[in-house]
Amino acid sequence: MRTGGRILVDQLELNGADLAFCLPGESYLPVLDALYDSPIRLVTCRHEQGAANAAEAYGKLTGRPGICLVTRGPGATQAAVGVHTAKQDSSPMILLVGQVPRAFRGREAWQELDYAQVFGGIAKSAWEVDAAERIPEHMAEAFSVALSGRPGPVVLALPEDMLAEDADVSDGTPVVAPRVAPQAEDLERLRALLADAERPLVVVGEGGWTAETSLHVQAFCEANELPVACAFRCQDFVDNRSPSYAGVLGVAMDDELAARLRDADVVLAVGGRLGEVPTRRYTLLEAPRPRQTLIHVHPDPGELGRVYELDLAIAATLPEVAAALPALDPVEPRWREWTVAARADFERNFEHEPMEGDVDLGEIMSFLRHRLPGDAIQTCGAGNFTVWAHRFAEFTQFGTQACPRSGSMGYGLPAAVAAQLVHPERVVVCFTGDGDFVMSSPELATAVQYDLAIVVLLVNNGMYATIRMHQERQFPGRVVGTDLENPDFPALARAYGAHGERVERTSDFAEAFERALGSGKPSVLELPVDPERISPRVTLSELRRGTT
Ligand SMILES: Cc1ncc(C[n+]2csc(CCOP(=O)(O)OP(=O)(O)O)c2C)c(N)n1
Ligand SMILES: [Mg+2]
Repeated sequence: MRTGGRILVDQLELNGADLAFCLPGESYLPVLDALYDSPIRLVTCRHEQGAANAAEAYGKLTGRPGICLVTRGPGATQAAVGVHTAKQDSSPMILLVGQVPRAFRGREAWQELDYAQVFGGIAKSAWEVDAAERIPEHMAEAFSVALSGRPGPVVLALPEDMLAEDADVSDGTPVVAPRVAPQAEDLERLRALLADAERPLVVVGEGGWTAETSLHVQAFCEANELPVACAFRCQDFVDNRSPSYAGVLGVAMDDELAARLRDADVVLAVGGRLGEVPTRRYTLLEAPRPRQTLIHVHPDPGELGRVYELDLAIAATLPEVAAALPALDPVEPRWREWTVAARADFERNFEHEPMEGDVDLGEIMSFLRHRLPGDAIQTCGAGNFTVWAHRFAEFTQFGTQACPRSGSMGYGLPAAVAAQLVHPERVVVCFTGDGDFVMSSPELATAVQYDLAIVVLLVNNGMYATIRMHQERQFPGRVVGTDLENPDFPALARAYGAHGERVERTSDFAEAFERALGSGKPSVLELPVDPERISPRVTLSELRRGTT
C-alpha cells in the first residue's frame, strides 16, 4: 500500500525525473512528503511564475518534461505563463496542481478551479485524476502526451484527499516517446524538389530537436551547400560557424535574411511551425498559399498544413528525418553564390553603429562572443535588449539557448536557475532588462539559496523600451505607461546575497564580468545604457522624426 503522493513520486522517478520546481501548498502535502525520501531534487521557487518558467526551461534544455508543482487556484493561475510558453515553444512539461478534496468538487470550494477548463486553451492537455489507484496510468499518459508528436505541457489536477489515500497498485511502465521515420518516397520527393531549386533555404525550428539532429542537418546543408536559417530563438540548432549558417528569423531580423526567405524558391522547414515571428507576420511566406515551394517536416501531422498549403508534408520525428538527410545523394548545387551571399550577410550583420552613451551593448556582445565557452548557456526574457543579445551572439552547440519563443517577460532568470541546476559546471548568462528583471527578480533568492553562480546582465534604459518604440512610432512624443523608475539594482542584488555591480563604461565590462564569474555567487551586472539608442537600428529621435 502506498499513498497517492508516494505513487505519484514513484512514477516521476521511474520516468527519469531528477529535478522538480515547486511553490508549496497545503493541497499537495503527501507529494511533498514523498519527495522527502526521493532522489528527485526539489527546488523551491519564490513565485509560481518562476517555478513554471524554470520547469519549461528544463524541458527545453533536456528534452524531458520539466516538472512543476503548485497549489490550487492562485498557485495554478500564477503558473499559467510557464504553461503558455511550453505550448508556444513546444517544450515538454508537466504541471501538477493540488486540488480541493473530491467531496467538495463543484461547490466552488476554497481556491477551487476546473483545471481542464482553465488550462484547456493553454496546455496541450489538462485533466483531473480522481483515484489513487489510477495514478500510474494517468502519469504514463501525462509523460506520453508531453513527449510525443509536438512536445508540450500537460496539467494534472490532484485532489488532496486522493493524494492522502492509500492504494495497492503496481507502477506504470516508463514512457518512451514513439519515433517515426520518414518514408523513403518522401525523401526522394524532397530531393527532387531541391534538385529543381535555384534559391533554396532550409529553416530549422522546434519540435524535438537534439544535438545529433543538429549535426545531421548541418552535414546535409554543407554537403548540398544549402543556406540554413533558424527560427526565432532556435539559434543553437546549427553551429553558427558553419558556412551554411545564414542567421535567425527572429523579431528585428536582418532585412537581407528576410529578403532571402521571401525570394527563396524552395523552402525546407525542418521542425518549427513557420509562425508569425519567423515569417514576419506571415508576409515572407504568405498564408495560406506561399509563392515558394514549401516542404515541411514536423513530428505532428496536425501541424502539417495547419497554416500553409504544402508541396510536401513529412510527418516524422526530427532526429529520424535528420539522420536520413545526409544519406541522400547530394544534389549538384546551382545556388553556390546564393549560399555564399547568405553567409556574407550573416557576418555583415555583426557590424553595428557605435552606441550613444558610455555603455555599448554591441561591443559587450562582441567581447562575450569570444569570451564565453562554447557550452555556455544564454537565457533571456523579452525586451529590446534581446535584439542585441540575439543578433550579436554566436551559438555553436545545441542546448545553449533557453529563451521564450512565446516572447514572455520574466523568463530569463528562472531559466538561468534551471540551466545552472542541469549543468552546474557550465557558465550561465541571463540577459535581462530593467522591466524584464523586476518581473521575476525574487528568483535571485532561489539562485542564492541553491548556490547557483549565474551571471545576470541587466540592461537598464529606464523604460519598457519595446513598447515605447512602438508607441513613439505610432504616437510620437506621447509617452504614457512606458517609463520606469527603478531600484538600485546592484544594492538589490547584494541584499539578496548576490554579487552586484554597475558597469558604467564599456571598457570596464571585461573585468566586471571576470569578477562576477570569480565571485562564485549569483551576480547581477547592471548596464546603464543611453535610452536614445532604443534598438540597434533605431534611435528615439529618429522615431519621433518619423524617419524610420
Ligand atoms: C509577460 C509579458 N508582459 C508584457 C509583455 C509586453 N512587453 C514586451 S517587451 C516589454 C518591455 C520590456 O522592458 P525591459 O525589460 O526594460 O526591456 P527593454 O525593451 O527596455 O530593453 C513589454 C512590456 C510581454 N512580452 N510579456
Ligand atoms: Mg528597459
